[in-house]
Amino acid sequence: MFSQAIVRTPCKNLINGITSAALGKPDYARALLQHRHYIDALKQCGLKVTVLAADETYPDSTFIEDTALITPGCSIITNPGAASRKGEVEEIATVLNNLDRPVKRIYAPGTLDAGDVMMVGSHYYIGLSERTNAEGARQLIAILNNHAMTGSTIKLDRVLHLKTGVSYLENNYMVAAGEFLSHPDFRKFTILKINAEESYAANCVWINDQVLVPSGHPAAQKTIETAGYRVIAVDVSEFQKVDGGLSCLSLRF
Ligand code: CIR
Repeated sequence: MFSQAIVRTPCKNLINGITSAALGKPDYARALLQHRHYIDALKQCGLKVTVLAADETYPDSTFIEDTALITPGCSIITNPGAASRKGEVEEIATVLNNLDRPVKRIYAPGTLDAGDVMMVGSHYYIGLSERTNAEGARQLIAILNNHAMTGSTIKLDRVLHLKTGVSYLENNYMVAAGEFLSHPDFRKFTILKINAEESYAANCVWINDQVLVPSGHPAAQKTIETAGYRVIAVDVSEFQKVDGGLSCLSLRF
């Protein structure tokens, strides 16, 4: 169960965020509104939400998930793989230092975006991507092992981050699209298939038996509801324009 979340208000400079999508520039006013609704959804799931102020220095800073991993045993500050995002971690470090657990860190030459890290109980799957390298994963696994947790790596072929294509919904259910539909490491899970047209919905978020799903993905929503979850649809279209998904917008713990 999660009890808290940390989010960061999008900055105006979000329109200059890193992107591979051909969906146009985000509309800032709409992004702010969508972010408010996202916070409301987190609160509806029972979370206490800490909202950090926007930081214009970092266009992608609203995608706070990539900067840290908060586990029950410790918090880990990442070393984001994109040069323009590295400085985002400094303010997060201040916030994490005020939590009730020790704070660890990923150091260069290791790089790690926590969008590449998927928690399944006390095991953490780590995507090896353009942002997360083998040394970053090695450091994270060493930290996890020191706190009675484990980790393993998954090589990514096509997606930005591991959780772009796969999300764990607890109770052995895993939502998957594309390259993860038949991945040998995920064979033991009950896979909820997301079709190619709705692959953006493979990034969804389990929070205390409710699942946040990006709005406009009716087949994915139905699949997840049929598995027994209450779904909350949240419109994050302005964040999708800069490759962001639902999970990237918060740290949940
Ligand atoms: C980036 O490329 O870093 C941002 N524009 C999007 C980050 C999305 N984060 C995530 O999937 N965890």
